[in-house]
Amino acid sequence: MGKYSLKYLCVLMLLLLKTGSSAFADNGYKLWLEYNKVGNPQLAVAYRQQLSYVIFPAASDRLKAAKFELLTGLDEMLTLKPVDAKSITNGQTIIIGTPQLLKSFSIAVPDSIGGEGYLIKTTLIGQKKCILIAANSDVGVIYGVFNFLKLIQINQSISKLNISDHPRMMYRVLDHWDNLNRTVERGYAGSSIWNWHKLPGVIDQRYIDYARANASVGINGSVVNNVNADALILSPQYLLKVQALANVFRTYGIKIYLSVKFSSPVELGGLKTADPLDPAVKKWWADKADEIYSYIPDFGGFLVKANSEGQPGPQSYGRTHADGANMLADALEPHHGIVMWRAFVYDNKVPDDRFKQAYNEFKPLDGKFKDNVIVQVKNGPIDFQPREPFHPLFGAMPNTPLMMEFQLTQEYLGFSTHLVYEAPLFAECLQSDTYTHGKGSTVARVIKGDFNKKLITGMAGVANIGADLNWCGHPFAQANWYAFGRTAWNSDQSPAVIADDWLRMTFTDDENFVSPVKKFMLQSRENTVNYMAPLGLHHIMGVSTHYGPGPWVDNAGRPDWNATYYHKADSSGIGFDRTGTGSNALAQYAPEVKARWESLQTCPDEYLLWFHHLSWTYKMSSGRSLWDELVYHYYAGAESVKQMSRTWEKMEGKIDAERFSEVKQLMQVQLNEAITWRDACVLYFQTFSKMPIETTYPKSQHPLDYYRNMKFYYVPGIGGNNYMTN
Ligand code: BDP
Repeated sequence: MGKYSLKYLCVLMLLLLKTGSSAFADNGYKLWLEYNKVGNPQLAVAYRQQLSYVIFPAASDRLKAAKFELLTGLDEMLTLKPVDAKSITNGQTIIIGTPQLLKSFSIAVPDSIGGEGYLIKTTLIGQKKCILIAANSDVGVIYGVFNFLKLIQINQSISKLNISDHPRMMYRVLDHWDNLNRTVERGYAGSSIWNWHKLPGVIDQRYIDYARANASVGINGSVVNNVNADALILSPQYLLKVQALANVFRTYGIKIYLSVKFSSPVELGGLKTADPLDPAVKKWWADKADEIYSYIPDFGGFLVKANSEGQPGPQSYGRTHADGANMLADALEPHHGIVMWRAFVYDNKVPDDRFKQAYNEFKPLDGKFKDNVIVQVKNGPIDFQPREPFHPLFGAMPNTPLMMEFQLTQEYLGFSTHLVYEAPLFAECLQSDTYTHGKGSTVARVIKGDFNKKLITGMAGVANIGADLNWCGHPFAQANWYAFGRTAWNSDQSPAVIADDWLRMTFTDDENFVSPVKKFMLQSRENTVNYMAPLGLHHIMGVSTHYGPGPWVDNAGRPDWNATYYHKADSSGIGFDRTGTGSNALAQYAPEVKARWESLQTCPDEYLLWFHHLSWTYKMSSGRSLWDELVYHYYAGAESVKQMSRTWEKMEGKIDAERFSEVKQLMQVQLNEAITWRDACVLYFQTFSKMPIETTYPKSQHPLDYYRNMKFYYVPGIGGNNYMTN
C-alpha cells in the first residue's frame, strides 16, 4: 500500500469513528441479501448456540451453493463458523438435506410439498433436539436455506420452528426486455446486465449474484432477451452465450428461456415463409429446438410476442394465435419445454376499443392450445397503467392456462426516480373477483389453476434490473423485484409483510425505521396514481418515451397511442364510456363485475373514468364535483410525496449514509416531477372544464404551454440513438 493510500485509510477511519456506523457506504449491490450483523446481543448468543454444528452433506452443485450461502450468511450475521459434524449435539446442530442424503437420520419429507417445497423444523432425531431443513430435491434445499437465513435476517426466534412451504405456481419467471446491443427496452437502471460480447468466455459475478437473489425469493425462470426479439438469439453463436448463462442459473434452480421472433425461419433459416402450418417451417423449429437442447438440456422454452406492435406472427399467414403457439409447442414438447404466448395484441386498423381487442382475439381460442402452452396476459387490458381493472381474459378462458404478466420496471410509474412499491398493485389485481366460477373466483385462483387442475400455472414480471450498481436504479425499486418473487411463490402473502421483511433484510431491523418507511411504501403506489392518473384516467403520459405528462397528445403515429383517445375530455366532461352506451367493453366481464362497474352507484372512484364519461359537475360520493375531486387528487398526490420525503429525512443516521442520501435526492426529483404532472394535467383539463381551482391550492408556477413544450432528450428505455422527446 503506497503512502497516500495509507493516509487516506487513516482519514477514513477517523471519519468513521467520528460519525458512527451510518457513515459506512453501502451502494445497495447486495440487495436484500445484506446479511447485516445481528444487533441484539442476547439474540446473537442464542442463534450461535443453536447453530454450533452443521450436518450438511453437499453432493451436488446446488447443494454446494446452498451450503456456501448458509455459511456465508451465518458468518456475516453472527461471525459464526459452525463445525461440520456427523452426529447431532443436543440443541446445537442444524441438519440440512434431502431424505436420500440424510439416510442415516431417517427423515420424512411429505410429498405434498412437491419438488420445490421445504421444511424448516425444530425436531427430535434419536432423542436429540436439532433444527432440520429438508426437502425432496436439491432446489427445495436451496429455498429452505434462503428462508432459514431470512429468519435470522429479520431477527426471528429459531427455537421452535415448524415451517412447511411450497410454491403455489409452477413458472415464476422474470422477463428481461434486454436487447443484444445491451440497451434495455423500458429499462431505467442502466444497460443490460448480460454482456453478450464477453459471453461465453467471461462469467460476470453479477450473473451469479442475480441467480442467488432470484433463488432467495423462489424465482425459477429467466427470459433473458426482449419480447421484441432479434432472430440472432437463435444462431449457434448466441446459443453458446445463452448456454453459459444457463450453466450459472442451473445451480440456483433457474431455467433459461428465450424470446423468439416468429419470422426466425425466414430471417435466420432462409426459408420463404414462417407459416406455422408449413411442413418446412415446422421442421425448422423442431430442429432448432433439438439444437437448443443439445446446448441446454433443461432449457425452459419460448416467450413469443406475435402480431403485436409490428411483430410478425401467424396472422401474417392467415393462421390463428393457437396455430402459431401449438406449432412451437410441438417442437418443444419432446424436451418438456413450454411456450409462453403473449396476449398483448391490439391493432389500430381494428375499429374497436383497444380495451376489447385481446379478449376478442383470444376468447374464441379457449381450449385450443396444447398443454405446454401458457397464454401470458398483462394484469390490465391496456398496458401496465398506474391503475387498471383486471384483464377480462382472466375470467374468460377456463380451459387455457393463463400466466400473469406484471411490469416491475416502472414504465408508467415514474421510471427509476419515483418510489413506488408495487406489491399493492399486484394484490389489487390478484384479489379481484372474476366471478367466473361463482363468488370468490379471484384472479389469483384462476391463474393458480384452482378451477382446472390440469393446467400449467405461472407468473411473469418484466424485470427492472440493469447494470446500475444497485441493480434497479432506485434503492426502493429492488423491493418490486423482491415482492414479485414472493407474490409468485404465494400470492396470499400481504404487501405489508413482504415490505416488512424486505426493509429488515435490506436496511435495518430498527423498528423506528421499518415502521414509518413501511407505511409510506404501502401508500406509495396510490400517491403516484393520484398525481399521475387519478379516478381511472389512463394512458395520458408522454408519447413514445412514456415519460412525464402528455394528456394533450393527439398526433401520435396511430389513434390508439393518443392520450385523447383514452380520456376523451371535452366541454361536456371526461372519461371513456365503456358501458352499453359506449364501447361496451364491460360486457367482457362476468355479469356481477359488469353490473358493479356499470352502475354509477357501485363503480368505485378508482375505476370511474375507465368506464364512464361524466360531466365536470357530476357529484361524487365525497360531495365534490368531478372537477374538484380530480383537482383534489392531483394535489393530494403531490403533497403525499412531500410528506414521504419529510418522513425520510427523519431516517438520517438509522441506515448507511450512501443510500440515505441517494433516496433523499431521488425524492426531491420525484416531488418536482409530481408537481409537474399535477400542474400540467390540472391546467390541461381546466381548458375543458373551465372551472376554477380552489384558491387554497398553490398555483402552478408555469402556464400550460410551458409543460406542453417541455423537451426531454435521450430519455432512458427507448434504446439506440433514439433521442425522442415528448
Ligand atoms: C409496452 C411498451 C413496449 C413493449 C410492449 C410489450 O411500451 O415497449 O414492447 O409494451 O409489452 O408497454 O410488448
